[in-house]
Amino acid sequence: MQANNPDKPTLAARLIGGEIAALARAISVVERDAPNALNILRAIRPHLGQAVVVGFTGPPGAGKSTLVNAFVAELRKRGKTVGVVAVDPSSPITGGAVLGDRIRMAEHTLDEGVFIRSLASRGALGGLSAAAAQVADLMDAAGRDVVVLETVGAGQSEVEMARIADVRIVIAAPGLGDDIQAIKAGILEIADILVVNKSDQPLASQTKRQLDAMLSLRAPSDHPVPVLSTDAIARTGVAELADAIDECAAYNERNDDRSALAGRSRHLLAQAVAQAAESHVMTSRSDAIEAIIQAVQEAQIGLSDAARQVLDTLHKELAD
Ligand SMILES: Nc1nc2c(ncn2[C@@H]2O[C@H](COP(=O)(O)OP(=O)(O)O)[C@@H](O)[C@H]2O)c(=O)[nH]1
Ligand SMILES: [Mg+2]
Repeated sequence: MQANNPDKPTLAARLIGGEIAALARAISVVERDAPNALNILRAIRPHLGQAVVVGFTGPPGAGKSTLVNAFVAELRKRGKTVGVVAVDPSSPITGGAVLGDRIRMAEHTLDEGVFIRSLASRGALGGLSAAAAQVADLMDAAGRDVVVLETVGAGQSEVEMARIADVRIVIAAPGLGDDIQAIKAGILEIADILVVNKSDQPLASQTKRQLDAMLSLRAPSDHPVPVLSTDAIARTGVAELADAIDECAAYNERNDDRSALAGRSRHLLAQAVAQAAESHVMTSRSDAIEAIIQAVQEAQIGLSDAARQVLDTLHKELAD
């Protein structure tokens, strides 16, 4: 497609007008990193920042998808439109987890007020979190009141979600001691709200007490992290969760520092650079790269010097 294709501004304009087919198509374009992706992303910029982006993360099986589904139903009761971005790096788009999520979300498929998109892989530079950020932006520009991001709690993904979301929900399931440890190890730092889901299960109150105890060790804050209990199947505690999210979104907006957006771009750029460098080292068979690899192997240069040399050759080879 050519840069002056008159269709492009129309697609962005239709998306901004809230047309669902245009949103779906724009997401596909951006996901594939097709030539007019940048045009669309540029055109929507003035329309960003209206939606509240809520991230749900937690270990597999904690009930994220079920809870997101219940939360979406609650939002619809409140008259809000919703976009859902389900990110699951471990499953191909037709695979188990995402398919299961589709079934769980099936009650919303006939509702134009709910737009759901699963992201499972990303060929282009920038990775899944960049794709998720862009899809969330498209939903925001399309006028969705709330954008929900579901990510599997695996390593980096919480931290990446934290950069994209306005409100961060961390979900724990009852009686998973290791998960409590994992939460302790770092997720606590990014959570705005902790949720113990499956409150119908016997160990739920114990898990809640553990989390409360853990939080009490933190420095006092004028906006402490609430620990909520939900039963995503019976949908108890979901209205309270929605209220807490509203409250937290308002608080975070009041205390918003505009550097957050720049921080997000910085992070996404760093990831894209790292990926470019990695693919260069792994796939280039140029003499320059082979020589650097050899020098490392023979301990003639250290890794940081070698990395600097790699970036030099990357620069030269990209220019060719
Ligand atoms: N008992 C009970 N089971 C739940 C609850 N929420 C989810 N589940 C079940 O837990 C399993 C995993 O849920 P899912 O939403 O796929 O978890 P995810 O992997 O975190 O997205 C499914 O069998 C759900 O039906 C809950 O509140 N109580
Ligand atoms: Mg899920």
